[in-house]
Amino acid sequence: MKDTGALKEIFPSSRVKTDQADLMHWGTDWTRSFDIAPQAIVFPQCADEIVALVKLARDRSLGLVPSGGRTGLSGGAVASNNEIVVSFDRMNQIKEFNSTDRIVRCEAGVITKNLQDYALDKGLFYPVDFASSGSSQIGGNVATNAGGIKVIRYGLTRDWVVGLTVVTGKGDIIRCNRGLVKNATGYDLRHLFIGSEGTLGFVVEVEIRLAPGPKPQRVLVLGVNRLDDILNILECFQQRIVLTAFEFFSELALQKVLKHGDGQRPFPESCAFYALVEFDAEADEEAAIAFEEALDRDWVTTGVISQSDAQASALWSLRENISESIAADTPYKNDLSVRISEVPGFLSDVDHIVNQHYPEFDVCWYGHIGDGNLHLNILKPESLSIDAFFERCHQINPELFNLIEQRGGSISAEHGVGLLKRDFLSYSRGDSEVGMMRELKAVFDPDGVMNPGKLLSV
Ligand code: 2HG
Ligand code: ZN
Repeated sequence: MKDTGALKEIFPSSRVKTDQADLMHWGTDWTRSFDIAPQAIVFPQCADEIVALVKLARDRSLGLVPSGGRTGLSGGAVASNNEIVVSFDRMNQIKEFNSTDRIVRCEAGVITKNLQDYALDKGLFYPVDFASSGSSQIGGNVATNAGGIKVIRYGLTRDWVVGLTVVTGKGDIIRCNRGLVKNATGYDLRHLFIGSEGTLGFVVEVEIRLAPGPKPQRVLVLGVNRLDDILNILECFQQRIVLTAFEFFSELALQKVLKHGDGQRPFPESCAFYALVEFDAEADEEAAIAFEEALDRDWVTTGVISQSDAQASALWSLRENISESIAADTPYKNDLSVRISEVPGFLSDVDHIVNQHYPEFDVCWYGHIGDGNLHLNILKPESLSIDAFFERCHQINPELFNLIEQRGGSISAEHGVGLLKRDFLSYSRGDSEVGMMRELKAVFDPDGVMNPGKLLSV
């Protein structure tokens, strides 16, 4: 499309942007290694405008890239190939709340944190949470089935979506499940769209179930010398109490956070690793027994427990600020998962590979170890160019991903496949499975206009 005339027949000029600065801003996510080259950004305000846009895209073979808060780390919202970026910034209304059903209906562009705050105002709780919740949008959370820091207790976005309104890549509007608890009427298409990374259609509205209000929480940070012991600690606590979160990070990750901001060490001693445990404050006594046992068994060297909400958030910031603190080191990101029982063996195998092949690289480990999700960030030495560094990291991928395949794990636990992991999909999904994914895409998006090249190669 040479001009934006056809777009302006659907959208007023104020909602079509083509300035270079705007293209660069809305045409990318938090990844920094892909070209950014959309042709226009549009800002729909209703599903009918999106239907008209899909029809235009099918007529003229245009690529459409759904765009939320653009906090993704796999390039799922990057427009590198003359696509039209479809921003949900103007579809950000909470439309309805039903207190009997405890269901909130909101447009896809609602910021996750606004939904969380809205739920608290109603005395309820939206438990899906992660560091970027102040910018990410609920539509993007659905498209990637976002996980985060409380999955061990509350599950993933999928577990809270009770209804979805979608504009498919064919231009149909479909309403899936409509907030029902029970609905045994065949294929549940809702679950196909959750985690589809915008490759089947646009999520335009979401119905979310809310949980009862959270009880006061306690945060405990523990010093740990041996990685293997973290899983012993997990089991020791889980035998006694229900955990809201169980995270870990390495000393290097902590150092990066302290250097980047104004946080403080949890305790004077430095340890090789730290575990962050969160639980209902009413379980204090049982947690203290678990802590004593972990100390006696030498799994834990020391620990600190929050005495106030402010202290709890200060301890959480040591974990949540890691990603932002290492951004300046141009990390090569891996977001991996294996079953929890496989974690210790997997960690030591990966450590071995990295140390053997890349002894000169700093490796920053952290993640949601309580649900088997590990973030492996390899940091770029100053002396290497970005290209040379990424090329060396790519060399490690086959060995690393083979290991994941052998252990039945996933090459992308929660960040999605996007562009970053697309060419490695076969390490986690079999040939016939990928073939069926392609067939499904063709059903919902026969002309391939939806987020082309993401998740599946074109
Ligand atoms: C986190 O858990 C996010 O902090 C980001 O998923 C992880 O930056 C990363 O690798
Ligand atoms: Zn994470």
